[in-house]
Amino acid sequence: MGVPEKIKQIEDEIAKTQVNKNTNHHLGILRAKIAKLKREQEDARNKGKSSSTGGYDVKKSGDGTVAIVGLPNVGKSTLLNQLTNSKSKVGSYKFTTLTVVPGIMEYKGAAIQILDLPGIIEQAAKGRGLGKRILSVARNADLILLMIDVFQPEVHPLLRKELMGMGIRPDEEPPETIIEKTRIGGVAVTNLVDITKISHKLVKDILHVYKIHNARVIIREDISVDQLIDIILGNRSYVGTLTALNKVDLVNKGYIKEIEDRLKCKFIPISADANLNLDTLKEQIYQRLDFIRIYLRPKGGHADKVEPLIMKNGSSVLDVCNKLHREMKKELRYARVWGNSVKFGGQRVGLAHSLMDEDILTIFTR
Ligand SMILES: Nc1nc2c(ncn2[C@@H]2O[C@H](COP(=O)(O)OP(=O)(O)O)[C@@H](O)[C@H]2O)c(=O)[nH]1
Ligand SMILES: [Mg+2]
Repeated sequence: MGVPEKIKQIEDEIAKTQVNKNTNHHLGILRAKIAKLKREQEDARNKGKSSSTGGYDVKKSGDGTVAIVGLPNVGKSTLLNQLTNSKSKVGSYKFTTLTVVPGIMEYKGAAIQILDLPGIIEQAAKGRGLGKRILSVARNADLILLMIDVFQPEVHPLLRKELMGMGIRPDEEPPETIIEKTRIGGVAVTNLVDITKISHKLVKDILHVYKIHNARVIIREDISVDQLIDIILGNRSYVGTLTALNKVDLVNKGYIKEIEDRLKCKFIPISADANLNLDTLKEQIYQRLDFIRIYLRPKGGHADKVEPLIMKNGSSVLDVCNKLHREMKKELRYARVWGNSVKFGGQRVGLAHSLMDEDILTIFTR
């Protein structure tokens, strides 16, 4: 029996099995088996192929990258042209955009790279070249902008499903659980919080499916079976999403309200073409990218309060050095910081010090 048949067989068995307390264990193992087979299938497909994404390799630039994902014709290219200095072809027919078109949006001192991707069609994640390559660009973005048409809002869950199929976990945080492989001792599970969705025995049995027989597992969160599988398989991409509902110039407020009630998710109503509500969209993109502004102050001089350095929240002095100059960290002696991340102004800190929004930083080099 080939891999696709095996997957089908297990899927059928899952479909037949009632979900309840008694079947929970069995279903968990079946899910682990499917995920393993799918991974094998994927590996076999990629064998011999280079890991390059073909014409879809885009150089990341700017302070953060946002990928626009949506079906053809929803207005992705129109939006890119409105938000950035770039010109992407707009057409009233499908598949106008065949490659990735990047543009830079300047906002509050940040240069945000926006990527206009070709429209994805259903089942993109399952392969068929193009769709998969498109989604692999989205995997590496800092934020995904899901774009839906006001007359077709119901595709929203499908888009999310496509992302999931590519190993993206939209709006999820990496589960707080560690699996440390060991050489002997079997599988030892410790939970530091109450766990309700998975038992120690199920953790062990799922690890066995993946031929992991010796490991220390430390669970710090009430994880599900799927989250455990995610951790075992690794290389999941945890990317936040925003949803824009486009072409609202064509409908009235009542219509939008109706969609709101139906969709059960927050979205930003916009019109890319008529330039409606794009300021709100820009602000939300900026917020979601979670930047901090760092003002650099030369030794003995005044801080440059006009052009802050834009960094990701949680960045350290080392991250700043790397952004300024690749070789800089070798030259660094120490840094001084004024602002919220330190107890007193001018405090001396090391490379690992985490900075906060509007900190002032002086770097002392050799
Ligand atoms: N009425 C209206 N039409 C729009 C809007 N945004 C885009 N369009 C039109 O929708 C069509 C597809 O737009 P395009 O940007 O090429 O979509 P893409 O395939 O997602 O890149 C074009 O005819 C656009 O002029 C909008 O906000 N309102
Ligand atoms: Mg387009």
